[in-house]
Amino acid sequence: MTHMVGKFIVIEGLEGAGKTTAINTVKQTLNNHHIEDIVFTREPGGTTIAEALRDLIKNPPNGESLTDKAELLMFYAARIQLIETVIKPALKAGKWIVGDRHDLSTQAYQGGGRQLDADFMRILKEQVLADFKPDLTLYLDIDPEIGLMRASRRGALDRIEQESLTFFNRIRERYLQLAAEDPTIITIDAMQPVNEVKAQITQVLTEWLLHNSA
Ligand code: T5A
Repeated sequence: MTHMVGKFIVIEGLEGAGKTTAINTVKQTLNNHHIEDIVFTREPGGTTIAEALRDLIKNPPNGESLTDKAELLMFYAARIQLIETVIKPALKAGKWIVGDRHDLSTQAYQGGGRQLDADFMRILKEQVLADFKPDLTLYLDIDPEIGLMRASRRGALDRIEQESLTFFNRIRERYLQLAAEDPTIITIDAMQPVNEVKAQITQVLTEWLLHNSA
């Protein structure tokens, strides 16, 4: 089977949802379908400038407090840099992209979590991204208490991970709401044992490939 047209697949979810495992499963499934030319991205990040922005966002220097709007604009600066210099050229060259987070994170974290003004967010998104969006998003749904427990086993929590449970519950609620409204977002139950999560991702992606790869 030959796949000439690249697609953009994104993995989303709260901290500790298991995005790393999911990305490996997506890679394996794509390889099983003879899709080998894959570019992996993460957001914020994926270019030198975007990685520098990631460091600034996660751990602001000298403990300076980052305003919610500055944070939002930094995510978009990193995203558009990645889209224009990495994602679009790769798609044009027929490669597949597997992204660790994309704009749905902004809608959930800055829109739901930080409760930034909906009109401001909508206009910003339209101006920066226009109609660019992933072909498929797999949203790994997890109770934030479980996700944060998993994430904390890895080491010290960063600035965002130290937010309250209420903040993460708002993010989860927004993720679920947006997933329900958009057929290109598929929700995966990330609270299952890891092998079941992998099996569900493999099944969902295999079905999607049957209908969407050209
Ligand atoms: N952000 C990002 C915004 O606010 N707005 C935005 O627009 C964007 C793009 C990015 C931060 O920035 C925020 C969100 C984030 O706070 P990040 O490092 O990309 O930071 O994202 P994190 O969510 O912090 O990454 P994590 O590494 O915490 O999450 P993962 O990748 O989902 O977690 P993972 O795969 O490492 O798994 C965590 C642990 O759980 C285990 C794994 O083995 C691992 O130890 N695990 C399971 N355990 C039991 N059962 C399962 N099913 C398991 N699956 C995994």
